[in-house]
Amino acid sequence: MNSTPTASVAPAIPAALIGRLRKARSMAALTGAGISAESGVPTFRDAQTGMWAKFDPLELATPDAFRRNAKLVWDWYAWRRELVAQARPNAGHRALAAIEAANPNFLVITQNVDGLHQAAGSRNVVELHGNIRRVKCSRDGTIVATWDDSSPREAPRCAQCGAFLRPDVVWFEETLPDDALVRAEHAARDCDVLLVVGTAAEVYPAAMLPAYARHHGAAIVEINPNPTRLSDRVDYALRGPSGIVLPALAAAVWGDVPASP
Ligand code: BJW
Repeated sequence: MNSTPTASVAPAIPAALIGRLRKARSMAALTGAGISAESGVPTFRDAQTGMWAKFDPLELATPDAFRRNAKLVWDWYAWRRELVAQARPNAGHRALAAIEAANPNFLVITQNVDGLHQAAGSRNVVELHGNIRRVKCSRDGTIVATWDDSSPREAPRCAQCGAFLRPDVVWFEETLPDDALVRAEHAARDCDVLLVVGTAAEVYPAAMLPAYARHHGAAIVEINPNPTRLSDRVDYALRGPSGIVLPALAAAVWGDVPASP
């Protein structure tokens, strides 16, 4: 494995990686919460502050938590929906959009629910864990556009059937959307290079994708300031924040990549 030390300046991009990316027929990026950290969206497993210190986010992201206390879960997601509504894509999101503009055969597979890849201009995006901006009926999954959030005691209810509303995200023990998973697995098996950006790679089935890609001969490139459980099995580890490393990588490989919107 080639690795560079943790630094706030962009690490050097190995020449062999530049060559591999220039030759790549098909590429994909698996992204996680770390890519949005520089947009002010907290990650899941890094040190937490405020509300994140009070509640374990991983214990709120379950159907059981919702059954126990729908109002607590709803309020937590409402707070996060507001946070995401204020967030703007950062240089890391924009670099991935620019890579897609230079190479249309590039798919972003994201575990994030914040929609920031699309806001940065990426078109080929698969959302594995849903999108926090959408709200659905907890009984039949119908997406709703409006809801009455005025009760201090309970989560809003579906106007059609009276069940509680919930965010359209994937909680632990829930299955991922079929079409998203199929597309992601196909891209992982088909790509020549997989960028793994800002994810601890601890949540399955997303965490399997680098193994599929490697098994089919792809080079795995981890972009993360910290080592993860994947780090021993990557070809290149570029240590640093994705908002610094990804633009440096894009510039080293493609030079002046077209600016995203
Ligand atoms: C930076 C940075 C910077 C910081 N730049 N980087 C096989 C084996 C074992 C277990 C399972 C298995 N298959 C299924 C399971 C069970 C379970 C699971 O994986 N559990 C694990 C904990 C072991 N999986 C599931 O339940 C999944 N469903 C499923 O498999 O269905 C089949 C099934 C049915 C019934 C029973 C069992 C199975 C569903 C998983 C859904 C995950 N949902 C969440 C919440 C989404 C909604 C929400 O946003 O609230 O998704 S949990 C949470 O984790 C969220 C994330 O997308 C996901 C991944 O987190 P991520 O992105 O990696 O974030 P962090 O915080 O962990 O890491 C951030 C990284 O960024 C760090 O590395 C930092 O260093 C880095 N970083 N700053 C770059 N500036």
